[in-house]
Amino acid sequence: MFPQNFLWGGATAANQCEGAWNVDGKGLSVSDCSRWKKEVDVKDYKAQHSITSKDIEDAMASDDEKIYGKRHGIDFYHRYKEDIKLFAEMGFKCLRVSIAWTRIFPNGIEENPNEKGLQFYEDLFNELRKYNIEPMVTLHHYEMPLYLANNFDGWYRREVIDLFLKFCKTVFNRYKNLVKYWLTFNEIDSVFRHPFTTIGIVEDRYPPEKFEEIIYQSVHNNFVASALATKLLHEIIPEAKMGCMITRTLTYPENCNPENIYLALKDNQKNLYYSDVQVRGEYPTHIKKEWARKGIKIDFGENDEEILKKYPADFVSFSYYQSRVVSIDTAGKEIVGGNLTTGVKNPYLKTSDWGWQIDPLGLCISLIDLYDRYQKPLFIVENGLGAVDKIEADGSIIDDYRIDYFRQHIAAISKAIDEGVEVMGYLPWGCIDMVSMSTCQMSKRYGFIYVDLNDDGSGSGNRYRKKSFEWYKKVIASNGDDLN
Ligand code: BGP
Repeated sequence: MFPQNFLWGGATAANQCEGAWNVDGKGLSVSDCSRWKKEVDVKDYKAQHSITSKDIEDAMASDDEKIYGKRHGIDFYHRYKEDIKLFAEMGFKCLRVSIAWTRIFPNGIEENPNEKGLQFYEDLFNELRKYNIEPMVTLHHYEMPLYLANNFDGWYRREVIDLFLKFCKTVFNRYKNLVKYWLTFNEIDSVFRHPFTTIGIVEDRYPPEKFEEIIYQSVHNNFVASALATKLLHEIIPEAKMGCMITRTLTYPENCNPENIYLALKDNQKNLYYSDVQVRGEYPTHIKKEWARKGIKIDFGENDEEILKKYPADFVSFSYYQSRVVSIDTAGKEIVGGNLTTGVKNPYLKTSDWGWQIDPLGLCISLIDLYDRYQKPLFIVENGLGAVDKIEADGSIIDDYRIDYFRQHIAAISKAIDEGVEVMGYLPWGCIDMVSMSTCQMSKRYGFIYVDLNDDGSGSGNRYRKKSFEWYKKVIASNGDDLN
């Protein structure tokens, strides 16, 4: 049974849906440099994601929107009213969006904010409020100003904390009557998987032996920034709530061999250290031991420990797409992946066309486990199935596979709630089709709403309701009771 005030809705991010990358004073962000590498297998996430200094130079010199897919997005910047109307028709109670830092401070360092950017989000939030849809805002969703990546070593330099807080203060003040739910860093744990889009770090700019230390230092700066942003939020909007956000990459051992169980335990521990710091307000001892073992030295500011302790997150949010399996012996075994978390094939699970292992019960397990660990309200702010959809001759889109996916995942949430877990809401990822984060494809679709665009951005851009649209509408109307 879902609670009466459960926040049903969907999730988006500015860099994947807004388009309008160079409109109304917006600066370049790290995601404006991402491109679909057609020469590389879409399942090879590492190669799709890797970026060199030369790639960045090329991107900066180019106006191309076809290969840099996030630049065209789905033109949400100009069509958001039409899209919000459709979300309202489905009965959304909440929509997750992000504010592109580069619309407010194009290079991250300007003295004054860009009024056109501020106005855009004000209009957007007002439009949501018109339909009683609660906005949830991510402050940092793979959208760091490229200028900071190039001139400040991304999040490695501590000055970036103040620049980020200036951005936070500006938007908290401007939207204090409009936005109650905030998140600081999207999938903060992706720092090691794709450091450039996450924290503006380009691997070839540093000595390889220092690289791990640089990442740990940058993410430490994220933690401090997140705690200080939480402090600021509570001062400016006392009733507002700040969440931390991780990718829950639930890891199973291949079998009951204690060696595999240990491997899975270490993997889960590593995934959860990010929320440990942000919820418990201190580093777990295993991370400090790891630093000592590897000779990693992290610069703590004088008050950092106190800051982390005093301003923890109010709730824990996470994305959940798949589980993975680890083994001490991978030789000759099928390896499957998804967003840079590969593992051996789980024989009990089906895999999506992009190799992600579909595991609804894993969502229930994650909820129970996170609640046991933190005793804080949980919010599922991403979940969904990336698939190729087909338009039938009569214009319909019969996405039964997606309905099936959601039916099982929503049942899994319901099970966790029945076991006592406090869940605030459920926001399926890409509730309207948009450009994929990892591969920049348009053809990897997650939405209840189909957007008529091709991978190169060509197409009418028209929006169509998929079969899952009517289904999700019924789910919301019945508060999760009717999943048929
Ligand atoms: C998460 C990101 C999102 C998103 C989603 C699906 O990691 O927070 O931005 O896009 O994954 O991934 P993809 O678009 O690569 O299929």
